[in-house]
Amino acid sequence: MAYGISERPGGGVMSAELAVKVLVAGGFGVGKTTMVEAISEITPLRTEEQLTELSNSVDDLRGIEGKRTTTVALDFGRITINPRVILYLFGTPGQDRFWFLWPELSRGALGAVVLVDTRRLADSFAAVDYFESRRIPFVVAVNCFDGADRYSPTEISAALGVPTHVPVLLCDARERESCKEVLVCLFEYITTGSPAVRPRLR
Ligand SMILES: Nc1nc2c(ncn2[C@@H]2O[C@H](COP(=O)(O)OP(=O)(O)OP(=O)(O)O)[C@@H](O)[C@H]2O)c(=O)[nH]1
Ligand SMILES: [Mg+2]
Repeated sequence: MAYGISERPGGGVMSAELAVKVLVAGGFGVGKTTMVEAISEITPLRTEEQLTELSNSVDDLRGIEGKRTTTVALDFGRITINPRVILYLFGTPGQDRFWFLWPELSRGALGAVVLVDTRRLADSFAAVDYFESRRIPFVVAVNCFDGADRYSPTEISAALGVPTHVPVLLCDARERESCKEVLVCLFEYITTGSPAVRPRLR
């Protein structure tokens, strides 16, 4: 069985027997690049550009004042699950003006992580809508920024308007183990319809 980007027209696969594509999506500055970097076994491909004074009126930097760059195309990372299974991670750009890239980025994706920042929950609505409308399974991962108010997964689920079966987890996008938990949850959700890691508060 082969999924996603490993498929070739002739039915063969490029290297691993199973190459799985997963997206890390969400609003501007929620920590997508940070998550791909934290969990990738290779130095990820990043397409960062400097935020300029001109973008200050467009990009909301409240809570992430230290942010200097933004993704303008994609982040790309890889995790070898075992010699036969390779996971490819694609981080999406967060700014609305790069929406035109999403159909290409999401092609062949098995699932997605929608990262959210509770201080700017609405910024991740579009990603939720996108995956729901294309029937791409996703989990919601709340990136717990220092100083951000904490809410229960149930509250976040209700605020985002996602069905109750969609797992909502709290995470720290800077920590590999935490990101791993999110991905395990996504795969359990995809394969069984229920999360291995129950939504919980840290
Ligand atoms: N305190 C804290 N800071 C974080 C965390 N995750 C990311 N950051 C910081 O928040 C900022 C945004 O992180 P990025 O990973 O660039 O966010 P992004 O979602 O890729 O941003 P765009 O590509 O511009 O949409 C950076 O300055 C990170 O260092 C976190 O879990 N906690
Ligand atoms: Mg980014």
